[in-house]
Amino acid sequence: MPLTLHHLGLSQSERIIWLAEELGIDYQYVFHKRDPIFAPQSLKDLHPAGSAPVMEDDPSPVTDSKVVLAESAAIIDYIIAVYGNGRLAPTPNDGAVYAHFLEWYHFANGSYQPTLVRLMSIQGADPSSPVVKNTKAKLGRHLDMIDARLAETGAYFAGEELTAADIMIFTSLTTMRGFNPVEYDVEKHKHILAYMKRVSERPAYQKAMRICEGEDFQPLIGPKAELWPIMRSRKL
Ligand SMILES: N[C@@H](CCC(=O)N[C@@H](CS)C(=O)NCC(=O)O)C(=O)O
Repeated sequence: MPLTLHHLGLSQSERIIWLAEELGIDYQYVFHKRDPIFAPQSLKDLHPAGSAPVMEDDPSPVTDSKVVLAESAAIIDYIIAVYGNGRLAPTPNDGAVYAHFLEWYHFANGSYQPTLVRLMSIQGADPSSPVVKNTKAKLGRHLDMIDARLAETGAYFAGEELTAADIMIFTSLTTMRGFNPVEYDVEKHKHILAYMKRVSERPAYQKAMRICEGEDFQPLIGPKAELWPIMRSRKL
């Protein structure tokens, strides 16, 4: 099997393992342990980005040579196109589902992840500062729009079926909370909470998380989240 997927513990690279499991494709799996919070040298040796995920395809059927990719969305697009027969990525033939898919697929890392990173960087900052106020307001708006979309579909982000948009966003709604606890209000965000339960029951998701984080792993799908042990009593 030419495809090797590199996962960094408790990170966005769980998306790629989950994608491979949903598609039922073969791959070799490599785990990298955080050192102690950030990426270890083993990941930096693979790609100049020095972050996870990283995918190696050797030989790639596209280039007949080795392809090494970083960036979740680039890897997802590549795997779906090259090994997934386009599954989980709606096209213009899917009508409105396509438009919704595009927006939410890009929202995950284009808007929501940056908001989470901003939130992390304002920890301990003056609550009256305009940046702190703006960041908190932005998070509130994002959660409201996510909840409204999930209320609309009652299922997944693009529509009735799981797509790669869900695979991109779900990590940001779950695992990333262990770095920067984001609470979901049981009333205001009830559709987010129902969605978390729905997705976490998918066999491919459960298998992926067992591979990535071990048998006893509990995803952060409830209203409150705690910091991951590696983050406790550490100053960033
Ligand atoms: N936009 C990139 C983000 C990659 C990224 O920052 N990954 C984090 C894990 S969530 C990482 O490797 N952090 C360790 C480090 O930067 O040292 C993607 O989606 O692949």
